[in-house]
Amino acid sequence: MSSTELTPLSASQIAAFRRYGAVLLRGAFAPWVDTLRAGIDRLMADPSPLERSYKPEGSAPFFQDLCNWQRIPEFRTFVERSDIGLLAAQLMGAHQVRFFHDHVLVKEPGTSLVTPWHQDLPYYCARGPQTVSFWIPLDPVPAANALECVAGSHKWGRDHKPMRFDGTPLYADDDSKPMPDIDANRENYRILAWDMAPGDAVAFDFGTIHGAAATIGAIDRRRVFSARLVGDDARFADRGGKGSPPFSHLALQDGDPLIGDDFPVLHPARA
Ligand SMILES: O=C(O)CCC(=O)C(=O)O
Repeated sequence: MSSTELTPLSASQIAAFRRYGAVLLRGAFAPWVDTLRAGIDRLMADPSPLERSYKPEGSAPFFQDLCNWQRIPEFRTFVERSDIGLLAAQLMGAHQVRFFHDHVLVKEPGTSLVTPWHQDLPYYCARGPQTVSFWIPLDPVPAANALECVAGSHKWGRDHKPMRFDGTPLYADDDSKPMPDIDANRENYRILAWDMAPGDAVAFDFGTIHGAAATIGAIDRRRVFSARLVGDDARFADRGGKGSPPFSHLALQDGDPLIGDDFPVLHPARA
């Protein structure tokens, strides 16, 4: 099974990704929706030790779990057999693409949790000139509840202070700038969001500022499979033990090439 209807990507899709740091790829993974839904069912029945769900009182849970592609067969099949590596190579202009990690985010109906504005890069234990995440909803999501991205923010050239989603700083001695108050000044930003169908994807750079609304009263369940990939010259970033994902078993030092069994090469595809 493949997502060949989108490959090759058009020049305008690639240009939009590079210019705005985010692009909608309609139908990119439509053939994989049932597989990924089955994987999420399996995962939620048996979460990993990295599960970090939020269950605020009076609100439905926001389930999150990380790094399960080697354990959940449906996710492994998707990583190894979909065209995600090829799509990533085209978007980034990369000679080689490696998988970085998977992240499942399920907002149950009635969830009142907002995903706050953030960039992924300052949280990640990886950095590099070529990065892309694919945010893949497995339920219909109107633009008001979908991923929102601040166009061009990946080119602002700065990391904003990473916060935990409960509002506390992730790194105590971090002197990076706080995230601007985007919600209070939405008219000053070009905010990209789209009505999305199951299997559509937003591809976005690790440096792009993004967030998502609460789902309260708005939609039913919002299941998302998010896949993160890196291109040429990706390096391990030591974030003082707080990097995400918390890969405690890696022997990599800060600045080492991001290689190893956890980060398989997806492009060029093996013969
Ligand atoms: O799905 C969400 O609420 C946020 C997703 C996100 O931040 C990500 O995929 O990096």
